[in-house]
Amino acid sequence: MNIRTVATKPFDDQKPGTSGLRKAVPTFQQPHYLENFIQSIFNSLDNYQGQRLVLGGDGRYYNRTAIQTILKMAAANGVGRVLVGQGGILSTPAASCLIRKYQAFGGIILSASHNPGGPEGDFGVKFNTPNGGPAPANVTEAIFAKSKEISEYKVLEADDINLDQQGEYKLGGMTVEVVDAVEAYADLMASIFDFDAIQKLLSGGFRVVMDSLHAVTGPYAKEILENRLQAPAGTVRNGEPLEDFGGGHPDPNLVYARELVEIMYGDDAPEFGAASDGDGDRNMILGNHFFVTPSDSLAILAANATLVPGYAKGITGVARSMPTSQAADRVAKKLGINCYETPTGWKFFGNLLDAGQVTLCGEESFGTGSNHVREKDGLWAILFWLNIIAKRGQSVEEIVKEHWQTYGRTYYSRHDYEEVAKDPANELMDQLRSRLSSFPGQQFHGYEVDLADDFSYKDPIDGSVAEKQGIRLVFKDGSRLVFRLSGTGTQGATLRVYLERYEGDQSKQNEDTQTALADLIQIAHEIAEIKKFTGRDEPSVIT
Ligand code: G16
Repeated sequence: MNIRTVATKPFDDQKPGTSGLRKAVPTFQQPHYLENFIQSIFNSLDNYQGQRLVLGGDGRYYNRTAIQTILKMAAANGVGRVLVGQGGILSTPAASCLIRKYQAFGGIILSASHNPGGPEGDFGVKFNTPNGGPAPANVTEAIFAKSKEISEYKVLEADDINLDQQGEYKLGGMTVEVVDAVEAYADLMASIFDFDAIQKLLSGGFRVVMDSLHAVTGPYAKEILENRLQAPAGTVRNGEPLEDFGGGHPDPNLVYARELVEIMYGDDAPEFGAASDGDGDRNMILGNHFFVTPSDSLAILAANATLVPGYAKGITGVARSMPTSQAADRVAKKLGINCYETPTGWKFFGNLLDAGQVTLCGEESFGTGSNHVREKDGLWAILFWLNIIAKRGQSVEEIVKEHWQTYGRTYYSRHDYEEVAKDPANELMDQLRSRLSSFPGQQFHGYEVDLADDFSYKDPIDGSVAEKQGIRLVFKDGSRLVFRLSGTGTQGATLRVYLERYEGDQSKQNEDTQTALADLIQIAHEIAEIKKFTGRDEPSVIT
């Protein structure tokens, strides 16, 4: 066995963001860049030697190259066995599923999620812990600390292994098991949902379109929807994972999933449309000429959970990220279950799920999930909706509108100012921060500020504290404005402005969202001086 120790120097930019280390592909292609980060992961861990690791990615450009490198480094660092998805493919939820199923010490997931791919696109590396979830801050901080002091890494000198053929391979003293990327995950879905009821729905003329956006969910959606649930061939569109996602932006929202939106808002639209993102953890749900906001989706799944066999006994609680609307809180209140508000980032849900405090979690950023894995899960959310529809016999629109009648409607929108200059974006946040104490009591267009703070969170399970998680202004009527800088972008800064207003009056629940939020949008511009700091009049993406 020939293990090479390679001398290296630290890079100063390997601090993981909201979800792992995300950078442009050329950054990862610099000599030693990927290797430094991977070695830093191993250097930050104890007692993994001889144990199992899960490895896979969303199939984007550089996935295969990185997998071969990581396998050889894992072998050189004493890992016992690596389970790698066939073709190097594993969706993020499927990786989480395998980590849990095979009690791995962790997983390395290669993805930049919804960011575009290709030679000039983005790449990313994420480490997940034995519970199957994204590494919490103490783990990512330890990795970052190691990355700042690294002086060498270890790699086995060996040939590449054949990622396309399932089976076992030897790399030095380590075993590589190339596994079916889909099967365990599809089995898990079948164990949660009422596949018979969904199959009956699909065979009864209920038309579904699933757009995989040429990203990782293609093979998963085909196996589950077209094979196991027998939806007609062609139900899954753009189902072939491509290294550059066909040149698209694999983000399931109204802007980037345009083809699907055109179908669902066109003549003779199908009854149900859905999309998922690059690595399969996000979801968008559409009905015939109807869009479900992710915040509403979480609330509706919670309210209807007992219709799903996997949650038939009820759910213990829900958690949502702070900028996500409070729609789910109202359901939790009515059900008398736990309700938590966490910072943005799926990693903050892990402890609550592990402790059994919550069953469902969700974020405004098109992510919903449950305790079945420790990641958000796009196809799971889609199947959840189909299960509810099959049981209730109503359309997407009817289900949402009935929900609003029962709980009130939360008008909600997120405005993104993407790729703006970093320094002025930080100044915008700083100036808001410096004025926080002056806001309460002030009136803006008839809205009186009740509370203004920079959100901080104390994890109720391990007591860890996360500060500066977004500036929020809560108004007397419960409306909210939240300002954050994204932690997942790779170019400049992205300002996110989150807007929310509650409407309990049924006669006022059918307004256009942007119209209903017009005053709050204006207030956001005035308070944060968005034009002055970003140079922009308008957001680049509205969801
Ligand atoms: C990641 C995180 C999510 C977060 C989203 C947006 O999603 O896992 O928790 O809500 O980024 O984060 P930000 O607002 O900081 O850009 P994904 O799908 O990109 O892994």
